[in-house]
Amino acid sequence: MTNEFKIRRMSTTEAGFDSELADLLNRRMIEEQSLSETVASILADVRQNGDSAVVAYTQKFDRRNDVSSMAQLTVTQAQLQAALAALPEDLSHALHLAAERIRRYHEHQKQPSWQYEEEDGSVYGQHVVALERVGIYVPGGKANYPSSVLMNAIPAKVAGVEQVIMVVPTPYQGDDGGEGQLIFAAAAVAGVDQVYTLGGAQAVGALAFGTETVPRVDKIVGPGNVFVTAAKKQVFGEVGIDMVAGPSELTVVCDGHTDPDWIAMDLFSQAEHDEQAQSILISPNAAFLDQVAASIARLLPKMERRNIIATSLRDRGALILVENDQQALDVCNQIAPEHLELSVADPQQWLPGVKHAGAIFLGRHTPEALGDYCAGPCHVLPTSGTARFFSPLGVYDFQKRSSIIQCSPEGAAALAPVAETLATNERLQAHALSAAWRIPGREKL
Ligand code: HSO
Ligand code: ZN
Repeated sequence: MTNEFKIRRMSTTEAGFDSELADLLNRRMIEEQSLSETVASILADVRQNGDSAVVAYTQKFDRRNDVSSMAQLTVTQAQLQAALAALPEDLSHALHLAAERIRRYHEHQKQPSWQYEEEDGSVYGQHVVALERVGIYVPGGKANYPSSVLMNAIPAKVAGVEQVIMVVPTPYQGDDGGEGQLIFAAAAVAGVDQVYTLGGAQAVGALAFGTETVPRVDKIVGPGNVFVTAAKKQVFGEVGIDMVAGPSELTVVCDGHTDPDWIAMDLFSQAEHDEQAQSILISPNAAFLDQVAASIARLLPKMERRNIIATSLRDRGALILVENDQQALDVCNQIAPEHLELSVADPQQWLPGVKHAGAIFLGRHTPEALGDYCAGPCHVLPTSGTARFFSPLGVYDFQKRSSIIQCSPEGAAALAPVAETLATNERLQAHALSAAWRIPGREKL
């Protein structure tokens, strides 16, 4: 057994634990000035020059010298359907099953319109409508994530969005040219309406402002790299965005009675995404932390992505010893992880104590990987501690609400004096009169 591999060990009983934890979590979205300036100039160029700017940046950043027009970056419905038709049976089955489960889960999130009537016959309520057109950003680059196509597009379609427009940097083609096709097949399964093979800040700009080819959208969702995230922040206000994404994270809490190999592999599953990903294990059982450390050392050399995993675990990972369950929860809530696994005997009992987590995986048989692909909930989740205020991407991100107010004559007459008093105090005479004239017999000017 090679026990050379080192992962940070921490204990709440050590002096300086709090500052070490702060240091461990100190990853959070430091956006360099130069990055924002680069992104701002790309966005300005796309706003002004549309397609030609988008094509130029795609040539430059995606190394697509073969591209000279937007037509080459447009994927037709026929191409999407052909990709789906050409899929091997097992992949097609897995994609459809995952899609069906994601759809079913998200049906529960739909918010209906509602109204209630007061005794005087006035009606109040909320009118819920789907966004008309949304852009989904599907990350590309080093890997393809067909699951992310489903996770972004299906909640939008369940909400009733008419036009879902997907951008994805030129998909990684794999050895046989096949993997890129899976992205397109997933788009077909999810019912995506338009696909462009664009990435980076230029793709965000194209969606936010519209170009001759790419329609302008109302909201842009989905995670991307630092350029994409910076671009989404900069266009926010002109379009909606879902959240501000950073590297992926997992925190596991284990009582010490789960197979340590399972836990090691769960930590790997997050770490293999990229070197910046963060996997943390918390346990009150010191011997168990030793066992997991041994599992990590034994299993790591066997992993295909061992270099990425090793870097991630070394730079960002930790095994944290706590004194009791409450302390485990306190540390978790401080981390506010994107994914939280409660690998304990009675996870439902822990649930009320969890304040901040993007998705909570309960019990020893619920690894994050099942949620990443096919359990049903969306895997687009708040990262970098933003689970303190963001929620998972969901149907509600694709719906918006209008307030409904319908006063009966009696209702208006009853409310008018209140409005009149407040308006008079604000010295807004027209407001006061507009309200007051609904009172029967009130004299006009
Ligand atoms: N864990 C990732 C989602 C994903 N995993 C896609 C595999 N494919 C983000 O939370
Ligand atoms: Zn994953």
